[in-house]
Amino acid sequence: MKSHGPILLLLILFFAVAAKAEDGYKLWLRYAPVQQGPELNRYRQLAGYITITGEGPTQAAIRREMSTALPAMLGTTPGFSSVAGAEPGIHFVLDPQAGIGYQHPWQKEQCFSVKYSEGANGGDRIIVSSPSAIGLLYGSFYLLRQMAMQIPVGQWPTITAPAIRWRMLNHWDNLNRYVERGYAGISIFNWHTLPGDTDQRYTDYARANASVGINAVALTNVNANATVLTDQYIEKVKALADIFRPYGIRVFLTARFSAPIELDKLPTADPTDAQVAAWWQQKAAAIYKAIPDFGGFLVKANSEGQPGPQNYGRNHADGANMMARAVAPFGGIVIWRAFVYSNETPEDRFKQAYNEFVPLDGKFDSNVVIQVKNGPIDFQPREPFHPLFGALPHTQTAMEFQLTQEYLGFATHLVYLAPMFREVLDADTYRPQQGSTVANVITGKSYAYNHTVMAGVANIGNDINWCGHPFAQANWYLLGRLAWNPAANAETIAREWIQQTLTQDAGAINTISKIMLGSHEAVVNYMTPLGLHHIMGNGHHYGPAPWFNSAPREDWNCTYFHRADAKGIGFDRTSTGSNAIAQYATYWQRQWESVGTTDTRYLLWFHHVPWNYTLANGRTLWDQMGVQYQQGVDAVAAMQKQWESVAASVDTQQHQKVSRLLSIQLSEAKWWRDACLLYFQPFSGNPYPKGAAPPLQSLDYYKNLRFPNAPGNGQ
Ligand code: GCW
Repeated sequence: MKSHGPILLLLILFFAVAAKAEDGYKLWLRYAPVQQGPELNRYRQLAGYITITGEGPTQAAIRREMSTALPAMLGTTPGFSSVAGAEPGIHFVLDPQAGIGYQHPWQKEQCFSVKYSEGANGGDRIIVSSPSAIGLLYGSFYLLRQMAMQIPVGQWPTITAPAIRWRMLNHWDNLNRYVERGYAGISIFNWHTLPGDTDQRYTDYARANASVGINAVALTNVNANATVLTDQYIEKVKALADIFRPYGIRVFLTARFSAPIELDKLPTADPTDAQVAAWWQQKAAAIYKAIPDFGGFLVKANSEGQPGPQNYGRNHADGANMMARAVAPFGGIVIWRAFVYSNETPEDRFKQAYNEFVPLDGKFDSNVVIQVKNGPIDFQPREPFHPLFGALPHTQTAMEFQLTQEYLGFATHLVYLAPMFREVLDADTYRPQQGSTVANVITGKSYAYNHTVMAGVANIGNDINWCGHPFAQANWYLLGRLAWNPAANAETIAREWIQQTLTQDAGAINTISKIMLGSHEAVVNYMTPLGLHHIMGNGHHYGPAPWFNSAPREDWNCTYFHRADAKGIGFDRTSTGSNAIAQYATYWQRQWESVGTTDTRYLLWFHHVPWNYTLANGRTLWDQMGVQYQQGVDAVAAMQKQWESVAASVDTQQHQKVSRLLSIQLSEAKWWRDACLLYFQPFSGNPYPKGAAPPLQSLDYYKNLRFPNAPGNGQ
């Protein structure tokens, strides 16, 4: 008689794993058991037998992933072979023809196709094919995602390729492991123990990235330390690059412009100096010798005190091209940031990047990309799209989003960033004509760019769950999915993430997706409604401080940005003010020139509006402000209730963590509401707005709060 012992044991193990308290370490790759459903048996049959053609580290990674995932999800332990035949099951096949139809060679390399054929008596087959092993790896994660979401096999799309070439994380991690604007512990990159300790966490990081198609990572802070370019550190970088390579991830480093002086005592870092150029060429050669697929350099120059070509009377193109020529022979690129504003220029900070880069359009080498933040100031809760998008037809222009929530409640507030990213990607630049959205610009559709990039400033640290807030993981997930397909829907991505990470219960998925989709508007309302911006605490950017006006520079003061006075509030950027709107296409200039035609979401970005100005809804500006601050607070209270309602469907440990954080978020939302309304009220000349609940503390109380150890703002 056949013994049922092993099966029983497997089942017990299966459910034991399912019931274990979760700490979030596994991210969306937790591979929870797929619940009983019509597809389960089909998945099980398919998972029984897997062939992976070709031998290599990426194939090994696919095998490892399938061996981990399938038993956990389906209770099926797959058998493996490396020769594809006529057997049923899942076949990963290298096929040079698979990418036919794609425009760019890089797309062909990273695409994969999925073909399903139904066979008699459990003879179903799935063939995943791609010209490259990396394409197959993407295909394997894709299959696992479909199974986790219980999508019927027949409905799986047939072929897909990324729309953006470099789907990238930018870590602002210092070599001493301090993470600038990091709220989830210290850096995951332990430079001290590298290259010797190739911790499993590096592999898990690579798996997570590859699973959402992220294929590039800049390991170090843009406020750069030249030490990472020394031989000692190149060995450490190499160790990471070796771990990441099988997962299709290429490593970039931030390059400090003054490195030739700092590391080798050159008298200058002038980009037109032959010795300086030779230094960078040698440095590039040394890096490529250790890391043949090194991606290139990410550079912050002449911004916030970082050295750059302007120190020598040269411009950004001189600097970027000099470095680009050093990496060009090896196929590398230089990503040069457009986040620049001068220490001296009294010009509206909003305008400075455009002013510096537009005259240089067409002057950059073909392996230079200009990386532009989504908005013109600095990752505020809501910004209009950056005027540089669409304004550089001859210069590859990339998107820089910020995943780490520097201005969005750190890792304490639940804020799903997809609606905000969508708002920017869908914005029509009207350049060169109507329909040229920001997404079209950065995918190279508006202008033919070869190197396209979407970067996210990482929100990752060594916290057990990587991101601090369990929901902050969704923003990491989002970056990959959106960079793969910048047309992807915010809700679809949320649902995917929820179903893989938190629960498979349909009702709970609906509720959690509602929480996520409303969370960005909530934070905008309780922090900076109606186009207010940069009114956070100085330096650390924690909490409200609209009163702050003692910074050494005018444009580091909150009062510079909101300009509240007896007449009104907001920054006049029309022709009567700084005229920043002139940097946009005529369509937007017309919209934003007058208060009446400006979308209220951006109102105070562009206008100094009288307190008693009547808005289209009949309320005065001041009353509307009260209403929106309150709406923000109410939205968090509603999120709390919704979250409580899904307690039974989510792991208890995870659920309680989120509940605790939501309580803090609610009290901080009230703090924002009270501090801002109390501060603005005397300027408004009006009574406290009726729409808002009475403040919990006095203005002095809020003004006297101090946060000397707020995270992310040290060294
Ligand atoms: O948002 C600001 C941050 C700085 C950051 C800078 C930048 C890395 O406050 O911490 O520096 O932007 O993007 O360069």
